[in-house]
Amino acid sequence: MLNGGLSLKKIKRLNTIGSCSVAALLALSVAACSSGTPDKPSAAQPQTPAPQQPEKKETAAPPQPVTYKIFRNFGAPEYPADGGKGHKEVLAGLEKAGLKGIDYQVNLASGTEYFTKLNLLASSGDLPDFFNVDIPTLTRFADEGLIMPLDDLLKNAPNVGKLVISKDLDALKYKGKQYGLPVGYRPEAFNGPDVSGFNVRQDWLDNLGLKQPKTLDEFYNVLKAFTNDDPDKNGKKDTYGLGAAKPSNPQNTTFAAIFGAYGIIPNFWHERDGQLKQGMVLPESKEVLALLQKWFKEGLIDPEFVITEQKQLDEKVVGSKVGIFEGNAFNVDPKQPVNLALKKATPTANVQLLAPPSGAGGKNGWPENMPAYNDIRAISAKAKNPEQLMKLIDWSASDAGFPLVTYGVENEHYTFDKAKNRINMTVNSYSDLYAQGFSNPIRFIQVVDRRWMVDEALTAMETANKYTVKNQFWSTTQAMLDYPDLPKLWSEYYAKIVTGTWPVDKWDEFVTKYYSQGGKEIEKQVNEEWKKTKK
Ligand SMILES: [Ca+2]
Repeated sequence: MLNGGLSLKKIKRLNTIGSCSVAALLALSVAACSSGTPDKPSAAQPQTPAPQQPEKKETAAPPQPVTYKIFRNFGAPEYPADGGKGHKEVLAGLEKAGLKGIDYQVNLASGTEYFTKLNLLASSGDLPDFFNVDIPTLTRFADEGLIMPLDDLLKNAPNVGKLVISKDLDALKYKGKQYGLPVGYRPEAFNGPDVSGFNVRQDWLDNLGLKQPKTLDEFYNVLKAFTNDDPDKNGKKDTYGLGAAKPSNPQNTTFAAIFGAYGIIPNFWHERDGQLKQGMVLPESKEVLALLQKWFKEGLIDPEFVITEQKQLDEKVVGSKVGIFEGNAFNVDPKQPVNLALKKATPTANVQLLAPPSGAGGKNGWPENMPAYNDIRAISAKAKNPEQLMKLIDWSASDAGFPLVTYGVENEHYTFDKAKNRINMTVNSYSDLYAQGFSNPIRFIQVVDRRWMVDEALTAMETANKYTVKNQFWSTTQAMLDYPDLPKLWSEYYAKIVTGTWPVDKWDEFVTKYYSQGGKEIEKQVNEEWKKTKK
């Protein structure tokens, strides 16, 4: 967005001053381009006078802000084309923070459509300034020089720095440089990256006089009671103890938290005698397969779990067909869709989150989420005055900017209970915020904040973040790309052994095949890489 009708050649003739880009000078931006915290008023910042280099017959353009084009992988058809009230409020907020000369324009698309559009923009040399990427896109764009390293920019983004975690930052480095901006997390214990866990029908436990299971043995007893003892009291044997949907990522395994009770996760890397090995080849996996097969044969597990899609699992939950199911802490909140639909069908239903059951050795845990698993952003290599853009991002993570961007105007869209540190939304739904140009469409960095959820959902979030099994190696090695079918080999043996088609001893055959079909090379490379990072 070049102002004043200057041609590109003419612009290139203009000098840059300090770290200010040409575009910022053209825009006569008064916010300092040099480093400085965004919360300081601009008056305190030295204003470098822009040297006038009048071109012949060029009339000086009036001061105009740099308008950053932002493209988000997010569906919100309500979001107004002109940015609505949110746009006006954010510009006012920026000005108040001393950040003048910054404007933004947000475009939205979601899922496949988003990436199709992004790739089209990339191939036509018209990438927006700031946009969502996934890791393959990040890698490709970095190789093609389409996005810029953020390392220096982040040094001047103190608010962002406080909220992002190093594991996520590391996952978004490429060839030693930081190309991706991850989500941030507010500091409360319920604002962590892990949200998954077993949900339980607390009302079923209550109906049967049972307590929440803490150990694998107690878990097994609850599964039996939920299957055989008519927990919904309708006089029919029409329920299963345990349900799940097939994982959306083929790397993952259903009922991973049962493996967690043995201290491992099938696709995670665990240290054994100074070497990393994948959980699926460790002997504990065979023990878990035997246990799950036993539960399956006793009819405690929904037999359709291997082919169940998430939507179908939701239907089973809403239809009260499963008592414990793979879900998340969000499901505990009565305003969340699955819980809402369940309560509509069965008003007495009560969904809670279980701490993962612990095994004989006292271990327990749900697999930790992969680093930077959602909402990664990158800045175009051609972005005008990226320092200024980072100031916009950092302001949106500041005490002043964050609530406005995320929840709208205090006492109009939300109230804040400072003593309890809780946000009370006074709009009907997020959709109302989107329609006025606030919240997710304009969250320039996604910062996890769940202070608006009910207390019991927040307790569940704390539980989800407290008990996790860690993966010792998250990177991708060349051999993993060379042998992409290895996860499928595990899925096949897992499904056939658990459902009783194959005996548990077939796991030994799996281990042999694992090593002969790429696992040997993968394990070797993983250990080489891992040892480098340990030095
Ligand atoms: Ca029943």
